[in-house]
Amino acid sequence: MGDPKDLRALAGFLRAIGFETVAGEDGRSAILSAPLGLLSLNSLAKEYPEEMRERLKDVNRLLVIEVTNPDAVFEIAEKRKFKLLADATHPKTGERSFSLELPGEIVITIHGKPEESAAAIEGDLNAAGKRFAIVVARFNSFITERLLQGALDGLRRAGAKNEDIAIMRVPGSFEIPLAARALAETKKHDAILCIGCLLRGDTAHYDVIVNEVTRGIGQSAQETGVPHAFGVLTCDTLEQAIDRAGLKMGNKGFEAALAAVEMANLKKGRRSQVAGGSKAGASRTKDNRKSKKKTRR
Ligand code: DLZ
Repeated sequence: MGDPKDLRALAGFLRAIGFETVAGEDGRSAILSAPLGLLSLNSLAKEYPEEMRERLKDVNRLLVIEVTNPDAVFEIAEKRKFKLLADATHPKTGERSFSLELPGEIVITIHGKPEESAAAIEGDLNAAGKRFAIVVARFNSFITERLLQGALDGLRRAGAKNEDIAIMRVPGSFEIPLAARALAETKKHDAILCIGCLLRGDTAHYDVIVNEVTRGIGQSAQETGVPHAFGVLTCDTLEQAIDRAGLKMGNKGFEAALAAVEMANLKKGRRSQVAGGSKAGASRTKDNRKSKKKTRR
């Protein structure tokens, strides 16, 4: 590579896909370690004789990297807007190979077979038939109303119906935990979304409130067993909040909605897994039910 800028672009991409810098990055060279292996990138020093530069120029323009997550690497490359030269997936093995052109005419080929994900209980993002409640703080409504719109958008896109979404407004973030808990205790909702915006002002108010709100929401979730999504922004400035309410950094209300849907489904998945699992698991569920009845009485 002749241009240090090209080397930085390549090293930046490699770091984004999981390499770590071991040394260099001075514009002339970069040594990166992979989870397995080591990669050394070098730019050709101007002091090298012209003939040597000419002979070496193509050596590190063609890189082939073996990865375990080609699809994730592809997404990163797309975000960086690198030119895709070829992309093919083997029909039988599922191995994917794609080649990208990076600045400096560097061609990098990524090759690998997507790892089979380890078995895990996960909630899906289907909100059909699920019921949600959203608690929104009116304080900083310029921001919280945008977060609310993001949350509604997220729930509807996941398949929730308007009639299955209840909205409760409270004066400020400090009031969110109490309202969320009251809603959770009705057991009418599969998940609660908490939306607020705390801005650090000149007083100690922010520091006092922020922990209380976070703790209160977490406590309500743990004690009621109803998932609560945390959509309360905690920002130093209004600009930061605006960025997180739909501009540069996405919409945290939308993200909270997806978390709520996933957690609502995770609860269902966990239940069915325990019920359909081993005999020991099944009897444990029964015992739990019995003991719950006892405590209710
Ligand atoms: C009073 C107050 C202040 C100063 N700042 C905020 C804030 O940044 N975000 C927010 O949601 N609420 C704020 N509040 C209102 C409190 O949360 C609460 O509503 C009042 O203290 C009344 O209990």
